[in-house]
Amino acid sequence: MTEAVVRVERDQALTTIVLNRPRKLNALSGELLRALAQALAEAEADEGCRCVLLTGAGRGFSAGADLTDLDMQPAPGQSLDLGATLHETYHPVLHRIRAMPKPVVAAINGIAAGAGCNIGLAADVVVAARSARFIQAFIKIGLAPDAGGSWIIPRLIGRGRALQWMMSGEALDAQTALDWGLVSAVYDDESFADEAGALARRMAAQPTAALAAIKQLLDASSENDFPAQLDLEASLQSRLGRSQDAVEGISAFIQKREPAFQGR
Ligand code: T3D
Repeated sequence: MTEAVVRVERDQALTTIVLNRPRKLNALSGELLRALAQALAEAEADEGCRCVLLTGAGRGFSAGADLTDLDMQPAPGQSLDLGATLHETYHPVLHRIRAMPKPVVAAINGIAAGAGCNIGLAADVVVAARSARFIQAFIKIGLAPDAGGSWIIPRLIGRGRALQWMMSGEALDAQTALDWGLVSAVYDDESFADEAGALARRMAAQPTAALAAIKQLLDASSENDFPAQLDLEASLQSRLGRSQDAVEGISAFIQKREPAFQGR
């Protein structure tokens, strides 16, 4: 029996999505990308799911586009249209991650290259195993960064570092990724799965609508001017203030107990 190229595990409010082609370092075939978009859509629609954890099976997170996939090999006499492939198979995944009204945590368990790296970096919280390596591998095959990397990476680490990293094609180790602000935590390999899982479970226990609002606010802040951002804060806060979780949070504070948020 062939194994699914994307595995989905649900544990209470946490949905874990595992890229599952370990013998190919979870290279992104069309089949895998379509299954990933589907898994993200299902997690989004699942009201019981309050956090998504995205990780890779085996020793890598993802080695990027599957270079042996038919989409990457032109038929005789024809040229590649990689842009069409990006629109059809990569962008649905990236839009799902960015627009998901619940947190997406990427646990970069090993090598993350090309579009595999950039799909991971599109997540809201990105943590890495100490042995993880990050490569903007595009330049090595004559391509430029895609899968949102040219938008996300300079915002995380600044233009200068982004240019150096992308133009050199060199691997960044996890500690440098942490020092540069590409990831927000690095855990030892032995405890990585546990630490990343615990972090995602803590996220799943937070007031979900407030997390979605934080995502929306930070994304809008790079385009909005200050008055527009104040308006957006006020409008989201009006909605959150009426939520059950806000009532619970304030009651718990007054009663000097831990809040039990339900994601409503
Ligand atoms: O429209 C579009 O589709 C365009 C989109 C493009 C987006 C992109 O992502 S472009 C960048 C694509 N990725 C790469 O160029 C990286 C290629 N891989 C590597 O450079 C190396 O594999 C790594 C540096 C990532 C890891 O090296 P290492 O030594 O740890 O592992 P390995 O031995 O090279 O790889 C293990 C196996 O995975 C191996 O298979 P084999 O020989 O044992 O059967 C290798 O061929 C396979 N593999 C690794 N990366 C890919 C891959 N197979 C297909 N596609 C890959 N990208």
